[in-house]
Amino acid sequence: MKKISLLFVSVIIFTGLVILQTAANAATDDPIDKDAGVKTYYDNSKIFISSKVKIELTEVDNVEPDAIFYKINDGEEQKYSAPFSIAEEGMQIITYYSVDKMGNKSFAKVLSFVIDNTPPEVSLNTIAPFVKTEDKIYASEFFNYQYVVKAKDTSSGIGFISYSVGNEADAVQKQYTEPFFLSSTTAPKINIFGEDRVGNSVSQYTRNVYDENGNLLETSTEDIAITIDNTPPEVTITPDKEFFVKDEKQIANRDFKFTVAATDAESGVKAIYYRVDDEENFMLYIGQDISFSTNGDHRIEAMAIDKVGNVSASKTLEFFTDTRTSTVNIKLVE
Ligand SMILES: [Ca+2]
Ligand SMILES: [Ca+2]
Ligand SMILES: [Ca+2]
Repeated sequence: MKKISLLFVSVIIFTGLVILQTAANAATDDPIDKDAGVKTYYDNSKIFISSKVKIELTEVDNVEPDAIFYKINDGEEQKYSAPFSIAEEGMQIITYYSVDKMGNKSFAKVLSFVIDNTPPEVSLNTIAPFVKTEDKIYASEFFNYQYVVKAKDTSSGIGFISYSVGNEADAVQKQYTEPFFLSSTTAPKINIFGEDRVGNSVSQYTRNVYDENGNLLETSTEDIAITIDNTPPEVTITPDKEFFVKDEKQIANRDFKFTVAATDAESGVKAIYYRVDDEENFMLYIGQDISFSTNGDHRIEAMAIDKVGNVSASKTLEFFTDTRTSTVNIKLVE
C-alpha cells in the first residue's frame, strides 16, 4: 500500500469518506485504505477522488477537543460541522486547523486533492474491408473484424476497460488488453465497459468504423449498423442488335458490338472481368465495345465482383459471326 507522508496529518479513507485528523499524534500511518470500497488514487504526488467522496475532519486532543476550522482554496473559512464533498473538478486545497477547549490553536495544515468526476473518453474502433454505399456500411459474411479500443482519462487515469461480445445479459466481460479480432457471419455486437481510477464509469463511448485503408466511414455515439452483403452481382452481355436465329443458333455479323454490364443491389459492383473465345485469362472490362471480325463460332464470358468481394458465376454468350458474303450463280434459263 502506498503511503502519503504528511507532517502531523493523516488521511484515512473509509467508505465514502476521507478523514483528516488534526491531532499531532494521529493514530494511523496507512493513509489510504484501498480495500475500504472508496475509489481513490494516489500517484505518488497527488490524491485523486471524485465528488462522491466526502471529507471528514476529526479532532483529537490530550484534554478536550473543541472546534475545527477549514477553508477550500481561497474560500471563506468555515467552522467544520459535518463531512463535506467538493464539487469542483481539478486541484482543490483544503486548509484546516483546530482549537481545543483551552483555546490552543494548532498550526494550519494543508492537503490537496484532485477532484475527478469525468469518466474516461473511450472509442471502439472497428476495422475491416467495409464499403460505404449510399450511406450504408456493407460487409461480407467472411470478414474478419478488428477491434481497437482507445481510452484516455486526463485526470486520475484509466482504471479498467473491458468488453463483451453479443447482446445477451450474461455475455462474458473480458478485460481489454490489446486489439482483438472476430469473424462472424453477422456483424458482431460489442459492448464496452470502463472506469477511471476513482470510479467514474464509462456511460457513453464513440463508435468508429474504418475501412481497411484507415478511412473513417462513420462515427457515432450509438451503435453503427453494418449490413451483410452476401449476394453477388448479376452480369449481362448484350449485343447492340438483334441476333438472326437459324436452327436455334444466334447469328451475328462483324458489325455487332457487345457490351457487358453488372448490377449489385447492395454494396455495388467493384469490377467486371471478361474473356472471349478460347482466351485463358479474364481481363478487366472497362466499358469498351467487343466485336468479332472472323467468321465462325464465338463466345463472350463475363463475371463481376461486388465491393465486399462476392464473385458472381460467370455468364456466357455464344453465337456465330457470319462474315462471308454470299455468292451469286448466274444461269441462263429458258
Ligand atoms: Ca489540548
Ligand atoms: Ca476521470
Ligand atoms: Ca452484393
